[in-house]
Amino acid sequence: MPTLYHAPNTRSTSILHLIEEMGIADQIDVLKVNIVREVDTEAADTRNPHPEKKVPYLIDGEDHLRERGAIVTYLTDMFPDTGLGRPVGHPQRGEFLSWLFYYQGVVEPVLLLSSAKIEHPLLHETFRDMDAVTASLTTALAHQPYLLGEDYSAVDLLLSSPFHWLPDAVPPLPPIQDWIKRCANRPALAKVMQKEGANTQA
Ligand SMILES: N[C@@H](CCC(=O)N[C@@H](CS)C(=O)NCC(=O)O)C(=O)O
Repeated sequence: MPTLYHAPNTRSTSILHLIEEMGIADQIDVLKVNIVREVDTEAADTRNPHPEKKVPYLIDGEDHLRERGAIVTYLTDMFPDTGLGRPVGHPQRGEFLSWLFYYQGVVEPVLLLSSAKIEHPLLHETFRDMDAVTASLTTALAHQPYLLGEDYSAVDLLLSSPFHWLPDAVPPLPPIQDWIKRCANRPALAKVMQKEGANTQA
């Protein structure tokens, strides 16, 4: 059975949310570990096999995974009938992977750079900016409730996740605001957040 290394109210919470959405909680072991957080003095946990002691981290037999996009792909491929992913051969497989990699490679860096108010021509050339991220989301959501169409998927879960923690970063545009609300109102997320307790991220 795969094991997820998790610390409450962190980026690994989105993987717990995914597991809940997929209805596979009885098929994944979740091991809570301590991580070093900005706001406290918890020590990194020696039980955490992540090379940098971060979460999430997933182990399945001999295989090890870091990065949420990779873990989302792995789990949705492993349990294709849950409908949250787009398996190999699905007509939206490329779109699904593009959103996940765009999130990891562009959206999260842009959000953090923008929150930290860091600008540099090289950064702009590589990642563009919040306006470009906003334009991508706006185009996708112009005529449909979710990024891949009529149905909620793992890309909505991952792409909307930072906005639940960074409300000031939400672009002031109704299609994006409404999509974030739809994604925030998932019963599976409420269930996970109730278990997680506090509402702060590492
Ligand atoms: N890009 C990674 C980021 C993982 C990450 O930075 N996790 C934070 C928690 S939100 C962490 O484990 N921090 C502990 C540390 O930096 O030691 C992902 O999306 O999976």
